[in-house]
Parts: sequence; C-alpha cells; structure tokens
Amino acid sequence: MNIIPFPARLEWPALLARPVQRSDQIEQVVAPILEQVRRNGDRALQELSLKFDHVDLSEQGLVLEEADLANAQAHLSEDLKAAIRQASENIRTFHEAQRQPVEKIETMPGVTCWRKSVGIEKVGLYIPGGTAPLFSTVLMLGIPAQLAGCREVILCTPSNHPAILFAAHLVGIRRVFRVGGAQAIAAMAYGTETVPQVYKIFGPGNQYVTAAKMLVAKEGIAIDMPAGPSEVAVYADDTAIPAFVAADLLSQAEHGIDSQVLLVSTSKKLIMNTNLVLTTQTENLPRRDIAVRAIANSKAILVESEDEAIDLLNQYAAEHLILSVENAEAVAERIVNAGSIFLGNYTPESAGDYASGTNHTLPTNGFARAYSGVSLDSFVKKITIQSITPDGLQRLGKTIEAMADAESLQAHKHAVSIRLASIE
Ligand code: HSO
Ligand code: ZN
Repeated sequence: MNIIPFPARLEWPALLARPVQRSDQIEQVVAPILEQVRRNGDRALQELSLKFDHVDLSEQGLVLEEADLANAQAHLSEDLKAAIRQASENIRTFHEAQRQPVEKIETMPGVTCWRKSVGIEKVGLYIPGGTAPLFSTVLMLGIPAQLAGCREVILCTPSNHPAILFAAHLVGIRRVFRVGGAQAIAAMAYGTETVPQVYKIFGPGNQYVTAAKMLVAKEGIAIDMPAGPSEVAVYADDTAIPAFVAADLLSQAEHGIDSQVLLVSTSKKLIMNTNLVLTTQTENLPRRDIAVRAIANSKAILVESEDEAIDLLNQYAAEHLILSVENAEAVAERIVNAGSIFLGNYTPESAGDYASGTNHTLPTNGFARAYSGVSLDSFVKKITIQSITPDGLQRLGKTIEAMADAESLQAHKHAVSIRLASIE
C-alpha cells in the first residue's frame, strides 16, 4: 500500500479523489445500442447478445422458464441453500422493519394530511455476469421489491448460474430474461416484444451498464443510483487486529482492479503491521491478480488525531466504513458521510455484503454525501393525501387567499373564495 504520513488538509481533496471515469466515450458506444433496442426490440437483443456476449438467443432462449428457476436448487449444495435462506431471512427481517405505519396528521383543526406508500408497479433488476456470480444482489434487490408490493419484478442477467436462479425463485421473481449489458438496460427501459417495460431499474454492472442506466434516467426511467467501483475505508487504532484489517481491505480489493480501499490510522505500528500481513494474505487469494492491482492504487493514511481521522473520513464519504477502534460506536455518531458503517473487530464488511440484514447496494464515489443505500424506500413512492372539512377551510382559507393574491394567481385564490362564499 502507499503509505502517506500526515498529509496536510490542503492535500486531502487530491488524496481522496476517485479516478475520473471517462463517461462521454462510453456513452457514445452505448447510445446507439439503446436506440437499436428501442427500434428493433427482441431482434436487437438477439443481434447484440451474439455480438457482445457470443450468446445465440435463438438457441438459448431469452426467457428462463419458471421450471428452470425451480430446478436450479438441484444444482446447489444443501449448505449453500441453507446459507442463502438464512441470509434472506435476515435481509427480510431488517427491511420489513422499515415499513412505516400511516399516520394521519391534523395540521390544524379540520385539516388532515397523510402519506401512503405504494410499491412501484414495475421494477427491473439487473445482475451482471462476469467472474463472480452476484446472487447475493438478487436477495438485496428482490426482497425489498417483494416487501414493497411491487406488482411486476423482472430480472435480466447474462448469467445462468444456478445460485442466481435459486435466489430469484426464493424471493418470488417469476420472470427472468437471459440478457446482459447495455442492451438489457434498454430492454427494461423501453420494453421489447418479450421483455416488459419497467419504471425503475436497479442493480450493479460494468461501465456500459452504468452508462446505459444514466442515459435512460435522462429519459425519465428511474434508477437506483449512479454506481461506481466498490470502496471500503477502514479506520483502525492499536486495538484493531492487523490480520483482520488486511482481510477486510482485501475483501473489497478482490471485487475489481478499480476497487478503492483506504486505511486511516493514528498508529504507524498498525499501518506497518497491516501492510505486512496484507502481502501474505494476498498471495493466498485465487483472485490475487485483481486484488494486487486494486491495492496498488490504495492508500494508508497516517493522521495526527481521532478528530483529524473523522474529518478525513467524512470528506471521503466511503461506501463502506469499518471502524476498528476502541470507541467505535461513539466515533460512528460523528460520521455524517458513509453508505454503511461496520463497528468493532468482529463486524467484517462481508457480513453486510451477504447476510447480516443490511442492504449492500450503496452509494459509491462520494455519493454518500447526499444519497442513501437501497432500502424498502427505494421500491415505493409516497403519495400524500389530504382532506379538509368546511370548518377547516374557514380556518385555512384566508392564508391561501393571501398567498395566491401575492403570487398574482387569481384562479388559485378563487378556488378557495368560491367555497368560502358557499359556506357562509
Ligand atoms: N461489496 C459489494 C457487494 C457484494 N460483495 C456482493 C460480495 N457480493 C458492494 O459494494
Ligand atoms: Zn463485496
């Protein structure tokens, strides 16, 4: 790791900056793909799948039948199925508790306002292919979609890994389409003869998938959030265990060569010891080539004090923040920018990635300054409702009339005055 001792605050922005993504070039590649799918529907999906994924959909089929989903379990070990079931239970329990009861609020006598949550009717989930079959993401997106009462939940994936299909079946997804890349996003955004159009698209993907999501978002299709490479920041002191810290850094570094990992500490000893074990642990990883490249871009920052560490972490706004420090919960209270926080020596990020219950779809690239991760809220809209009695309108009417008058909107004022006149 690059060790950076006591950087001046002026150097922080450059130090904490994520690599700039060249999105314009990628958009130029993606825009024609979107257009092709919009125009030619299923035929475009066939052509593009052949061209980019070397998959012949006329042979493989675009639709995965319900029987394929149900049969997937035969290809998995009992241990893995039990693990997936346990994780789903925890994710369900945590997300179910996010339901809020409807509360009717009388803002003044006779004036009642409330909100109801309604599941977004049609949502599309994307699960990438690639070197790691992210079936955990099926749970992270499918469970809140189901709890929110979304009527139609579809899933596109270029992978036919049985764990992805098993997870989809477990969370009640019945329609799975075997298509990936920007063309899958286009299919869900515009609809094709076979793939239904959805109102919101969720899920991770490569730069092409992300660019496609950003482009369809401009056209009014909602997306979960702009996704960048995964990140973890670890804040550790001398109570941390270097081997654990190194393991956490590597757990994120193995995602991709562009993964961002950051170690922050007031202890030089901790940084040095972590660096040592990091090298040995890396050697034993099957994905060491990826991890080595991610680690080469990563930094260990030595800071003067806890206050400085907290300022730096708030400035960085990590997707995942592990606090391996003595007073972790108190430090967490002072964190205002992070996607998800993990406390103490026995709370690895992997717990949140898979099975503790929190969602792993989180804001990267500093978006944690203003965005939250995916939750039940991401799958619902909140509709406000109000009801005013004649009595209530008599109380509130004057206020509305005065404001409408001052905005020179006489028709607005009249909508109140005409009613008030009818009451008197
Ligand atoms: N750490 C990833 C999620 C994930 N990890 C899925 C393993 N599987 C999100 O940043
Ligand atoms: Zn992960």
